[in-house]
Amino acid sequence: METAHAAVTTRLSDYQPPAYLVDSVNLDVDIRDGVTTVTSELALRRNPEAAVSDTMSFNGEGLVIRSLALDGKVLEEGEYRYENGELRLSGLPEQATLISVVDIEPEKNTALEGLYMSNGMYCTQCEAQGFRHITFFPDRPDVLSRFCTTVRADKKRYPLLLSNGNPVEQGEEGERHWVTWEDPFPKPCYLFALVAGNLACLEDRFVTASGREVALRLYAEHRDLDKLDHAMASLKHAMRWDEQTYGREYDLDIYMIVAVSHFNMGAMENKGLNIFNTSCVLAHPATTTDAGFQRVESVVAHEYFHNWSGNRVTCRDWFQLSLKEGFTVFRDQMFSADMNSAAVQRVNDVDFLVNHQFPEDQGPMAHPVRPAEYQKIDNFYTLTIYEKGAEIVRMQYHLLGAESFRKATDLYFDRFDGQAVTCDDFVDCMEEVSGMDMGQFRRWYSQAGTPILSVTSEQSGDTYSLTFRQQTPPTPGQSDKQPLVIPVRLALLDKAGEPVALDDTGLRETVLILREQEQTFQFPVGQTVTPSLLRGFSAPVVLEFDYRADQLATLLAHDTDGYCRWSAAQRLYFAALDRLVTGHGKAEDEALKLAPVLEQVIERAGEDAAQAALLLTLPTEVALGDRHTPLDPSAIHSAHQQLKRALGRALQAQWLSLSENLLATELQMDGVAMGRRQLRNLALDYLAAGEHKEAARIAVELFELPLCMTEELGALRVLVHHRLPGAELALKQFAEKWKEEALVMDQWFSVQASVPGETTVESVAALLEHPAFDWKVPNRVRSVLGALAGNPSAFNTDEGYALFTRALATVDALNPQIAARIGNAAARLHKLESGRQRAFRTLLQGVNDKASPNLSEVLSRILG
Ligand code: 0A1
Ligand code: ZN
Repeated sequence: METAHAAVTTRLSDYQPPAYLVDSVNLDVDIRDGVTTVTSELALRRNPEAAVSDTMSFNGEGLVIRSLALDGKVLEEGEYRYENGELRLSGLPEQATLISVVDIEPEKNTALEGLYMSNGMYCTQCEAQGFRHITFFPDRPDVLSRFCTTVRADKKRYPLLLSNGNPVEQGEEGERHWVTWEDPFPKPCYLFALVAGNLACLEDRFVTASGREVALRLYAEHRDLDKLDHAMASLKHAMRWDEQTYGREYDLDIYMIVAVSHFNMGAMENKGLNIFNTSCVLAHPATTTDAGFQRVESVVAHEYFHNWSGNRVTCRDWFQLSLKEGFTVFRDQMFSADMNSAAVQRVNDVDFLVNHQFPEDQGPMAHPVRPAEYQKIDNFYTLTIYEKGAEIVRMQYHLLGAESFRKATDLYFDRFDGQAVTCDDFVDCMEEVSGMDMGQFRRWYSQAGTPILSVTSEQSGDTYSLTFRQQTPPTPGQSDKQPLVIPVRLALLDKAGEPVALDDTGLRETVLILREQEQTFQFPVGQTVTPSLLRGFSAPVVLEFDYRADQLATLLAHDTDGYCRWSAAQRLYFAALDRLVTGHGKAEDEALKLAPVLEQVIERAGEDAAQAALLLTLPTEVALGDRHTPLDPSAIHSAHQQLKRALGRALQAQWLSLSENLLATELQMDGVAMGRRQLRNLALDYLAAGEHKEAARIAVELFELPLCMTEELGALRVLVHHRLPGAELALKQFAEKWKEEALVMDQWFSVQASVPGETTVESVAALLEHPAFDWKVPNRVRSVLGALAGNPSAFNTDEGYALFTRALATVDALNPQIAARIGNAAARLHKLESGRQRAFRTLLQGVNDKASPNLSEVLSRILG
């Protein structure tokens, strides 16, 4: 069937350098109610690196042309062509100046790309291709220009006028005023930003390693001024860390962050003027959970690190997106590991990868970390580009070792400063510094899919051998897969859980570098051992090994590697849950088998409460569902509920004591306190799942006198998810108390939309009608539809599908980028049992017939 828009595919193999470069841009943005007029003066120069041509095309979307002039001569209508988002000029000389004057309407911009309004302020989002909604420009990352920007607006309503770089001039004209900003660093237009508003500012300063002083300014709405301290502290930590770890200093006199409540993503690294989703910058213990605090720290750092990995050295084209994103995620993960518990950080990162990126890599949207083609680049800001990309950088870090890796990144930053480069350029630096041949390793960038690594063991006399077989299942458009370089860090544990010697030097841990489809390694080990494989999650693969239950118990109890302990726990849970799903087990028996192992974890919880919480958390229903085809979400839901209830009962005394004894009397925001709160919320959840009579009382008490949002929300979640007495009242009180705090209300919506069970569809329908629900605010839309999508027993019902697809069409009409992201929730279509699949498919097809190009790319791939 035909979709509403003809799909246009862009291919990496078609890359051509631009015919002309833009050395400098002079922008004048005149903001007036209803219409903003943008005047731009581009200094064009023929690109010596491109085939000689006198024709150049500029991108422009929805621009109303007032005038165009080339070298001072006004262009008449026949002298240019502006159609399908492209302005083409021919007969251009070696150098020329193009002046365009266009009108745009930011007030009507609900797609939130280009210039738009959010809560009364004007702001921009230009990555990936938003700048073309502001003015004519070669909107591609390999055109780097010096920007000088003048912003004009009403003085009273928009006292603050910001853009990239340093303010160099300002003035007033009656009721209006203007400020001119100059950015000395050439940059691609996706890093351009502008803000006009009335905002409060938290100011601080940072002295760089070489002694330069930088003004740090964090802006938010006046009512949120008290929620900026954590972001400021995080920013300063990140700046110091990048100096110490990568030798990278900040390069401008001012670093600004602006918080906006309408934003499609988390945050944006615009040069010197980051724009942040409020959810990633505002934090206060009363309104923000501990997880929220950690997210702010990591996102602030991520955007700051982009100043080098992304801005000073940028991407040649959007196929290279992971060059900046994979590397920057790796940098922010390592930063967070240094700021907090490294072991907990690693498990959280792996948990996220395995539960979100692996499914993407195994579904209809699978694509390589460096894709070969796309329709809408917005759809490729994916977990594969970000998280798998980070794993690929991490493998290079471990292959080279910290010292050589640092030399390689020094080389990378020095050699390519001010340039737009490729993933291959990055790996070249690794190769040059280390002298290693990275040829085969590069396949990680071009080959999609998650490799499956099957391991078998054999004991023969005094020799223990491990055989590794790797295989990557086919992905859409890529059926043939080649063997990858897979580093496997391992140890062999004896009965007491101690690592044994792997050779005659006494080595107790090693890294095997797999390159072939099948390889066997032998170790001079005579005793019975448990292999501790893929330590630290040394490669992003699915590891298959037929562990016995007692071996998993050994790993969980004794392994010193946090990832291997967690993975052992996951394997134990999955085995029990699988038996319940297939009707081969009884929940009470499974709980009894698990109890002694979990008891040990609980006994040791004092060592690291956060780690204990991770080990005691069951896999999600979504993760369990992914192991069973065809997918029957009701059977999955029931197995999950049964095991949780049985564990709640089997360890009742422990959950009760954790719920009561971990109570703090005064608020602390350090990692230890956060870990204790996480464990306590989990214990309370189990207590309620086991229907303990004290659960409701404890939850209500906590809800009524919380020390912070983590406690308040944790209690609310337990009350609501277990439908305990007091839940309705708590929801009402919570909404009344927090109605003015958008980010807290997002949580209120999300808690309700994530209650497991079919009846939740009705609550979601009501939530979409709630006066505080707003289709134009991505955070609010995500809090309901995102939560529903992660709630399989509610989502996978006739009513769920109908509601979801209707909502999808509504969002698409306003904001195609957000619709496409939410549309990904349908990616498990092909795994559903046939009845459900047929019903859902028909509804999705109906939406796809009228979908935007963004949503259509996603739905067409899912529909197959
Ligand atoms: N570069 C940003 C992510 C980002 C991408 C696209 C956006 O708008 C469509 C906004 C932000 C980052 O990695 O943080
Ligand atoms: Zn990024």
